Amino acid sequence: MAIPNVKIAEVFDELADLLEIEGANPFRVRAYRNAARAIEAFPQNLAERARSGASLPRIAGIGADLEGKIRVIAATRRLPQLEELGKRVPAGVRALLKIPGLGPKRVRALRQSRGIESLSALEKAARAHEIRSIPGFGIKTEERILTELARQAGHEPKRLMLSVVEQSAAPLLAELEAMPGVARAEVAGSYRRRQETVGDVDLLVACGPGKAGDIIERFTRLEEVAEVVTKGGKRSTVLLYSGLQVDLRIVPEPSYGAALVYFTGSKAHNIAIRSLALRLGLKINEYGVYRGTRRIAGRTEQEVYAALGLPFIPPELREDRGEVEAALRDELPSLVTLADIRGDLHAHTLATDGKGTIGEMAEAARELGYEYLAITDHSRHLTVARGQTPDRLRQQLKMIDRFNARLAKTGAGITLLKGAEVDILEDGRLDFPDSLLASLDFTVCSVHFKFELPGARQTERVLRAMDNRHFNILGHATGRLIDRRPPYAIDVARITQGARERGCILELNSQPDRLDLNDIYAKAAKEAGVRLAISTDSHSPGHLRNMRFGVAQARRAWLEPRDVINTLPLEDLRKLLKR
Ligand code: DGT
Ligand code: CA
Ligand code: CA
Ligand code: ZN
Repeated sequence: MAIPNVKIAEVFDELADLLEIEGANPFRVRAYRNAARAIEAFPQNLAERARSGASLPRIAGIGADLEGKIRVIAATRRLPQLEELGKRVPAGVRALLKIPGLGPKRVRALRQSRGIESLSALEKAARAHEIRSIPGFGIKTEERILTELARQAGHEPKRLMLSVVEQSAAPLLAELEAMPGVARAEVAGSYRRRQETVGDVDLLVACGPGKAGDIIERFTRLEEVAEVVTKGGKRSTVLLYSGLQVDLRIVPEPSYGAALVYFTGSKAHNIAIRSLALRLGLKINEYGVYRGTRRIAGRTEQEVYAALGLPFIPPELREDRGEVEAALRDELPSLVTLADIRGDLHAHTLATDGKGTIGEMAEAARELGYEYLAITDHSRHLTVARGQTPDRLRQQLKMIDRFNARLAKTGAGITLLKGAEVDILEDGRLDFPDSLLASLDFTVCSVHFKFELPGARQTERVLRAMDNRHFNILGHATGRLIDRRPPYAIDVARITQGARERGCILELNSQPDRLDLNDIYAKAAKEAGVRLAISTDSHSPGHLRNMRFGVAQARRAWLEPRDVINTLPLEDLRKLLKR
């Protein structure tokens, strides 16, 4: 088979690309591109004519030099000149050209201004927002690059952190709710279950008859939509510029509850309730609950669960971790809510690595309606965070006393607690002398270095630290950072047991990339009889609002208000923190 004209054209296009990346004479580059267009459009197969020895037809713009090249390609399917060029331009640079939207000009700019010569370097720069400022690029291009990279990363779609997904999903939901014809709308899936990371966003909409088409149309034309993957009468899948995939499904109002149960999942929970339905002689699917052909429920989730003889099961519990059995026994936990939280027990200020003053932090906590906020700046060992010496801490404590006096006078209704985030040293000692620790209301004690210790030693280190009766709360017990750092080797079950024996508290750190302890460990801690503190570890006043992420994980861990010490009124909390 002779090589088709389009393939010959591709060789010339590639030649032009590589020359352009190298900064060759623009006239030469244009000559190759023009030739490619002319060859592509030529009605007869050029390679066949060349191989038959016949002279090539005269094609505008193709002189003797190019004709010679066509003959070589026709005979060998290769072009030595291109192979030479290919050796000079690194493979990583050629891979950049495969990203839609990146032509040779842009690849050249990426290379020259930022030294980007591979897909991984491109991704790094895009994530660091270094692309948008290159002349000829912008924010949209940068986002598009990330979307494309995520897609090319293959069939293992990247999971995004819940807090990151929230920034796209919440406005999207608001836009859907405002569309004409939309009766109900909700984000379902792992997002609604508040899983720490989310694969894709599942939007569910209920509307009246005949409205679905218009809603799909408006949805696919939303500004944040980068690409429409599928579009049907009742559903659509799109990719956002942020790289997030979104599935939209539209159902009639009488099926909304059943669809919400189905698309909230989890899959394991769905399977568990389906087998319960079968045992009851019922059938359940995304349209409703049926006895025979008669539909007996479907409009609301409550109705669906009630048809199965169950109370409403909160989405955070729907993981088939015993919730169906507990619901059958009517023993579902009364999950902790954000409204139950009376204060925050982990916050930093300008004294160490925080961005707010004590006053600003106190004001932000007061706005949230808190009764108390603990100031817990770092101890001296953590020099990178300007950890405080004993003297600096003593000064800070005096300042807190003055603040509390003033807060009491103004009737602000909030008290600052005197704390510190004390480093756990390698041998398990705490980073401040006991005499100083004794002057605090309580401590958060954390591991911030020597992450690489073997599991037995890391575990022993923390247990030794807990032996100190000034140890109250273990901060971010595993040290993991979602997507960035694995947990250190530590036996969480032994630490949990150790905390129970010594009356220590475990933290559920609410920083969106920590969520440490995670839901599984936190549930095990509750079952072991250990109480938790849901804390934000705030480094600025705005961070105090991260409490909702911690509470969501606490709910996934089946925690009730009584399992969480910062649901206690201040005086009860003070008593509890006396070991
Ligand atoms: P993700 O997106 O990976 O973070 O996790 P989900 O839970 O959002 O999963 P997704 O988006 O694949 O599907 C949304 C929900 O739809 C899922 O939680 C349960 C339901 N679902 C999907 N596929 C199946 C299935 O094969 N069987 C059953 N019973 N339910 C399914
Ligand atoms: Ca999903
Ligand atoms: Ca999905
Ligand atoms: Zn901290």
